[in-house]
Amino acid sequence: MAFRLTDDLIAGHNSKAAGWLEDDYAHLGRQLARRGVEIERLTERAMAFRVAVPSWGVGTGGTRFARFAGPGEPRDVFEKLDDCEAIHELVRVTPGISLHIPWDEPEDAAALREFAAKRGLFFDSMNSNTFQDQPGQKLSYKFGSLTHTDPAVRRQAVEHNVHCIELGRKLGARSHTVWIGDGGNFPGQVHFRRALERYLESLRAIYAALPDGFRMFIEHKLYEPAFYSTVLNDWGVSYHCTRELGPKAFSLVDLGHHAPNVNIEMIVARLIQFGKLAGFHFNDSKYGDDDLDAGSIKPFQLFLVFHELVQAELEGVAGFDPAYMLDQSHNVTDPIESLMTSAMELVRAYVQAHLVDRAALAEAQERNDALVALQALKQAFTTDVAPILAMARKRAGGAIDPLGTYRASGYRQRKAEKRPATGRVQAGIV
Ligand SMILES: [Mn+2]
Repeated sequence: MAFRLTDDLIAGHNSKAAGWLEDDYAHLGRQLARRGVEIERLTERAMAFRVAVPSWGVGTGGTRFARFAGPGEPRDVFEKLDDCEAIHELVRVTPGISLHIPWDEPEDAAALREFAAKRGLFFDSMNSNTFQDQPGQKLSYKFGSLTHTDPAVRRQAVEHNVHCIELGRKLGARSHTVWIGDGGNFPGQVHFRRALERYLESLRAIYAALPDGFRMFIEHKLYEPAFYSTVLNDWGVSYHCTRELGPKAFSLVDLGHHAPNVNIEMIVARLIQFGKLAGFHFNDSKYGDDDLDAGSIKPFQLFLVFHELVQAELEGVAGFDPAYMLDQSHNVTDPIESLMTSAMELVRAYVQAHLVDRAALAEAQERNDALVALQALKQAFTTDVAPILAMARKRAGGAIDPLGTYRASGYRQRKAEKRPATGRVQAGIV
C-alpha cells in the first residue's frame, strides 16, 4: 500500500493548533464586525474556492540550463495523482488536476479516471503538447506546429489536439487548453499575417472536434521559446481569434506571459467585459515567464486581479465562469510544498477581494476621490485573513498548518524510499 496522508494524521496535527486558531478567528471576527463584515460569509467563500493543480507541477522543474531532481519524484501519472491527493488532503481546494498529453497519456483512460475518483480528484482542463518532438513522431515541430508552413505538420498537430479532446472526454474533463511555441527568432523568418491565418485554420479544425459542453482555451505568450515573434503574442490577438472561432473559444491568461509592467488586471477586466475570459494559469514573475510561485513576488497584483474577478462574480456578469489553474515551475522547492502554498495564496487574494468595501469604492469612484478609492482596496489587502483561511481548511478536513503537517508526516521521505530516481521525469513549463 502506498503511504497516504490520512484524516487522522491531519486531525492529530490540527489538535495542537486548534486553541490559537479559535482565539485568532474570534478576534478577527470582532474586528470585521466593526467594519460591518460577517466573518462566516468570508469563511464560506474560502471553502468554496477551487484551483486545479497541473500534473507537471508535482515534478521538479528546471531551466534551459539544468534541472536538479528532488527526492521521491513521481515517475508516472498515477504517482503524480498520489502527490495531487496529498496536496488536496492538506489544503482542500485542489480536487481538479490538469493533465498534459502525451506526458500523462494513460494506457486505459477509464482506469485512470477511476483511480482519480477514488482519491476525490477529477480532471480539469486538458493540455496538448506540440512544442517538442516525441519519440517516434513522424514530423518535427522545430519550425512550428499548428502554424507550420507544411500542411502535413499542421495536420499532425491538429490530430494530436483532437486526440487530447477525445481523451479528455473519456476522463471527464470539460475543456482543452492550447498553447503553442510557434514563432520566429529572426526578423523576416515568419510572415506574420500568413502564420496567424494558418493558426486560425488549424484551430477551426480543432474547434470542430469539441464535444457538447466542452470549451477551448487558447493561451497567448509574447516570447519564448521563439524570441523575436510568437504567433499568439498577446491578449488582443487571442481575443480576435476566440471571436473568429466561436462561442466555445476563450482566452486564457497566464500571469507570466505578458511584458513587464503590463496592467494584467485590466486585461482581465476587458476579457470579462467581452465575455471571453477562459481563466488563468496562476504563477508569479519578476522579469519574464519566470514561473515562480503565485503571490511570491507581486501579491498586490494578484489581489487586484482577484478584485476584478470577485467584482464580476458579485455583479453576476453573464457567462462569467473562469477556470483557475496553477502553472509553475518548482526548481528549488519541494513541488508539493510550493503547490500548497500557492493554492493558499490564491484563496487569500480571493478572500481579501471579498473584503473590499464595494459601496465605499463605488462612491469614491463617483466622486473622483482617488485616494479614498485606493484606501478601499488597501484596507482589504492589508487585512490579515490567515485565521479565515486556516478555519476554512480545518472545517473542510484539511490542515490548519499544511506545511508543518506535511513536513511532520514524512511524506517525501517515504516516497523517496519507494520511488528511486529514474532520470526520466518530465516537468515542463508552459
Ligand atoms: Mn501557462
